[in-house]
Amino acid sequence: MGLFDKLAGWLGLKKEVNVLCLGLDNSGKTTIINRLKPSNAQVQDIVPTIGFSIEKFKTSSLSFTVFDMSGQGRYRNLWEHYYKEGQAIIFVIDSADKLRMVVAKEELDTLLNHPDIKHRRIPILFFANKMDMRDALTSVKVSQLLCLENIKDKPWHICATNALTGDGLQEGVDWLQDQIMQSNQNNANMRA
Ligand code: G3D
Repeated sequence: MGLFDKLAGWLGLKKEVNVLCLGLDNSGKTTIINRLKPSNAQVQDIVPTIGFSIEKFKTSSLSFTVFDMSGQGRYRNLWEHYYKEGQAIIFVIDSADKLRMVVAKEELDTLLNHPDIKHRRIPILFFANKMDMRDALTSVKVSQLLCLENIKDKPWHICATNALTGDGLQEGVDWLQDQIMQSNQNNANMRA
């Protein structure tokens, strides 16, 4: 059973939860997702265009959409379309790629200012990935460079991860689970 399936089990959800997994290319999204998803998850929708793909797969109650935010400026309007559906975001950063940290920040800022994200209390889980690399920045440093403390209107959390071993992923998934459960509870209270 993948971590992702466990998350679905813990949540005990009947309703589908859509999770967006975003970040620059090469940050480790695919590696992370492969650790999270159950081995039998079906790839449902791959949109292969030159240098661009979206992967979307489902378990019984969770749906996952993964795409690169870098290098595909002209395809942006294609993947932005998925923002509306997202109820949680996983944003992956290559902590050893200091040169592109500024690009990651630009993409994060663009995401946070998007009309379909800006005014929503959508939880964002940051994976400061590739912590095993010798020159990786700490998660505190990554957090500073991305100015995460400026995010006031959305719950967020950053975890140091090594997607090759899976270190740190569980902590992040636990946090996301709490956030989604809390938000479901709040919605139920509002309906009552
Ligand atoms: P992406 O889906 O965001 O584009 P990938 O990124 O998951 O394809 O990962 C890009 C490369 O980084 C892969 O190496 C992958 O094995 C490696 N990688 C992912 N996570 C980690 C990590 O935590 N530590 C280290 N050291 N490497 C990691 P290749 O060689 O296949 O391109």
